[in-house]
Amino acid sequence: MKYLYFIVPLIILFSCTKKENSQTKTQKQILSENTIYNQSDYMKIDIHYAEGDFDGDGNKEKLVSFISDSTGKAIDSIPTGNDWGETLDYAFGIGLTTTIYIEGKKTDTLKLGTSMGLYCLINLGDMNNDKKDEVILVADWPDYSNLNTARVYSLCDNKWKEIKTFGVNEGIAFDWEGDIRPTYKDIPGFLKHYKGKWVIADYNDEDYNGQVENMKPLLIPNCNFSHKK
Ligand SMILES: [Ca+2]
Ligand SMILES: [Ca+2]
Repeated sequence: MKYLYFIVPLIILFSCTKKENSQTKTQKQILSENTIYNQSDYMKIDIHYAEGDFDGDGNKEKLVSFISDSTGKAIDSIPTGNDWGETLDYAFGIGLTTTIYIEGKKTDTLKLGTSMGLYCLINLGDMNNDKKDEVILVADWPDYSNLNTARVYSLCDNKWKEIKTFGVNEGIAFDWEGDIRPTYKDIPGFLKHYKGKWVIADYNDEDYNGQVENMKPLLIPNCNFSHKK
């Protein structure tokens, strides 16, 4: 046993040294490693799915979120520092991004930029009668704010287009208990399926009230919609 105690640290030391030497580090990588020096835990980043006919060909397909670093490598968890700032530095340091694609089809990829995955990805169904389903998502941005935006996307001329947004508060909507993030089928306090239709409450409205009875019907414009300037 004495030998084992001696050999194991040697192996660890050797393998670490080898790894360190085998790669040239960029400034960002060094920053990331320093940032997580006092790492306390890991945060799991879940993949989200939504099934529906998003391209309008009459067949259902599967929308999938993909979380990767700047090299394109899939990331399913990140170390969390002792404070939130360390975690954010790490996310920016490795260039953590989220993209959404249709599985098995060469359609447009929706790129969300620097983000830590999603809070939710929900098929709304065909809300604007163009035979294509719309999808709504809330991204998990690496920031200090609870304020966020729910975004509705549709495949318009084979390109993902944002056609509706409304404000949400993460502290109200995604306030779960325990380590496992629930799979949301609606956005609590902001989007509900109520009496057979989707209704919403916009957190940006002065008279915001999360009660489902006071929510308004979710109206989705068609693909020709252009953002007001
Ligand atoms: Ca389809
Ligand atoms: Ca539609």
